[in-house]
Amino acid sequence: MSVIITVAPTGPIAVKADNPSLPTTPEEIAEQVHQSYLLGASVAHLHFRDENERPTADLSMAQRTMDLIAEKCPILIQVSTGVGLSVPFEEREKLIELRPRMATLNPCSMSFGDGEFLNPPIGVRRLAARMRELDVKPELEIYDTGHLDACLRLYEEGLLADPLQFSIVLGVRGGAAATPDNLLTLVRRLPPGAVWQIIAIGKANRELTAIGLALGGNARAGLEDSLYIRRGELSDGNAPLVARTAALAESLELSVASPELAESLLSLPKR
Ligand code: KMH
Ligand code: ZN
Repeated sequence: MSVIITVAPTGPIAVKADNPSLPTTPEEIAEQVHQSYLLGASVAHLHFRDENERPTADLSMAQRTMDLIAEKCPILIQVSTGVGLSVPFEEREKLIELRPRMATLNPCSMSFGDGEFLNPPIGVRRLAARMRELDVKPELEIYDTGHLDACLRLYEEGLLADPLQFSIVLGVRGGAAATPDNLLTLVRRLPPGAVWQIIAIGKANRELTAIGLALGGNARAGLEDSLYIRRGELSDGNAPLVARTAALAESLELSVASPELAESLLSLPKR
């Protein structure tokens, strides 16, 4: 069996003051994505930052980062349409026009730490429809049980194509906690044929990634989800987190998928 490892090098919240090795410029992100590819990552989940490290949906920043990555390696690009809490939905959704192979689709609004993550129903439907038109495969980010039901409604409305691809995101303050029980509850309720991975934010990252792999899920690794390699020790960039995840998979006798294999396992629309 093969497993897809996604690297998430930079998220919407942490800054270099939290971990000095966090990549924030297009060059830094491309370099760490390349290192991650060499260690087994076949998908790169991308957020972009402006010169002040703030999340941005700036199209030229995004395109430049994607181009730099493509010059270095054939990793599959997944753009975050979550972007960051301060960026309006109408700006975030424009990233899709760059036609990355994949992008995230966050189905519901929610509290997110001390902030608000706004995903209005009409905007989510518009974004899902546009992704379908452009052959950009959505990764459905579900942070709680009701988010799965919201995705199933989109599917019934014809806005999503098989196979559905989910990230089960646990540990966000405002979503379900990062516990094995919550993971199992959601995995049991996924529709037949769904592809999925666990995204465990913070302290439970390693344990829940291991459980997810053992349950047949894919895995995500990177500073977006955990700034630490172990308790009290910051990770020196993304590479150690990806290497650790590849080692976890190998210890379960799962082979790590190449981008080419990942493309077929995820049934990405052909380009
Ligand atoms: N960092 C995730 C928990 C997305 O990328 O679409 C939230 C997020 C969603 O950033
Ligand atoms: Zn993200």
